[in-house]
Amino acid sequence: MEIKKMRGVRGEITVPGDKSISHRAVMLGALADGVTHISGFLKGADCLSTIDCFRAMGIDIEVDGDNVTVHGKGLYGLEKPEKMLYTGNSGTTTRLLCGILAGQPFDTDITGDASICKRPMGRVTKPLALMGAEIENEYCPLHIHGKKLHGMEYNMTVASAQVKTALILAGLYAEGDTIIHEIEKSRDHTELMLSAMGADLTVDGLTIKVCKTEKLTPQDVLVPGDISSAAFFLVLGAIMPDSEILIKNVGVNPTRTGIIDVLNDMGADMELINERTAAGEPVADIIIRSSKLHGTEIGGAIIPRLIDELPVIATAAVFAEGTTVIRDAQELKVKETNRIRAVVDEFTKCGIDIEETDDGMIIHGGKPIHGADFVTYGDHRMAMSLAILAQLAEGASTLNDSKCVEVSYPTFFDDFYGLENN
Ligand code: SPQ
Repeated sequence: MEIKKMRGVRGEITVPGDKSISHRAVMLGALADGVTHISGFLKGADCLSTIDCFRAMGIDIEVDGDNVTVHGKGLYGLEKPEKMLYTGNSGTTTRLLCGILAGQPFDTDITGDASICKRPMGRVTKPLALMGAEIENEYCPLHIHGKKLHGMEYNMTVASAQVKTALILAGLYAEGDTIIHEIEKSRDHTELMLSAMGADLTVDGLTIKVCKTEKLTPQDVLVPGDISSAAFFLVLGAIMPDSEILIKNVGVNPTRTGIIDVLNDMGADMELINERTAAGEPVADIIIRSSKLHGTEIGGAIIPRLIDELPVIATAAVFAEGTTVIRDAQELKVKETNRIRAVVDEFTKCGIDIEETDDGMIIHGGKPIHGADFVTYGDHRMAMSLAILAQLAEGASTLNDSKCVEVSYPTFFDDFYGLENN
């Protein structure tokens, strides 16, 4: 696909629902006693994989546009699926399911697409084993023998919301307390949703304690727009001259707003307005205008708060004066593709001065770049970041695969090209 070039973009965008919250709303809704109404659900391929998996375990789920109704059957209401569960491209579905299924009174098999089969599952299966879980294999396909679980105290070895959430979910079924110490604070949508549903869960700084729970009370979930999707327009508006974009209804949970901190630090002309709370999650509208960006250093505790935005933050760094250093981001190597290698390889094709490091990259920005024939590696975030990068490149650019955006943002190109263009 040829990437159409825009000039001076203006207008309003409402990005689709948050992927992390959409997954959790279906999963926790399925485990609640009664009906959960979800509005603003992300109908992306990953969240549809979650729906398919729970339907295969006997949960009745109705989808009407972005409204989803989940008929929960309680913590002990899942049925053994007839076939292997298929999680597609979704790491969140695969890892969170491990936490739920480890304590069920039946066995399950899980697999996903070629990318999922290369992503490490040992990070969830090993700590779950300390709770008595029995999961065969460290890569998909996984075979989960349902077992009686017991609590544990665990110091996490990676900063990962998926690992944390898998352990919390297993903790709902475990005898005794499950205490988890995070290395850095990662997204906390599970903790917020479970607390609202009446689970026995407390959070104290980086420590989460969860106890065996008999019943979850359904809550209506209003899914805010995904800041990870808004990120592409935040960067587009900042780097493109003569631009102003209003992005409405964006989730601004502080565990997700690292990109706002970084863009502010780089000198972006950005404003958060209408700050409010919707169903327990902070939400705002964001105005972004053309900005004169400068390089920055990104590392440490902020990394889990912007991990999925790093490819598009790297794009912003290309058009920022000076050097940007990204470190402590080795987790990027185990995403849908190795996102450090993919960014460095694709950016190098455009003549960008970029170096790969063991835990990130160094970008010397503010120099002219040219278009290229880009490869997405089947990674939705790479595809969208490259589409933004191509906007300010001299000459034409193509993407080998634009369909992969369906994973998290099916209408990305419609929204993108729907902006007013000078
Ligand atoms: O679900 P998946 O495939 O892992 O999705 C990604 C993404 O870019 O959309 C990562 F590849 O987001 C993860 C995120 O990186 C979603 C997530 C969550 O919902 O809990 C947490 C992060 O992963 P991790 O490994 O840091 O826990």
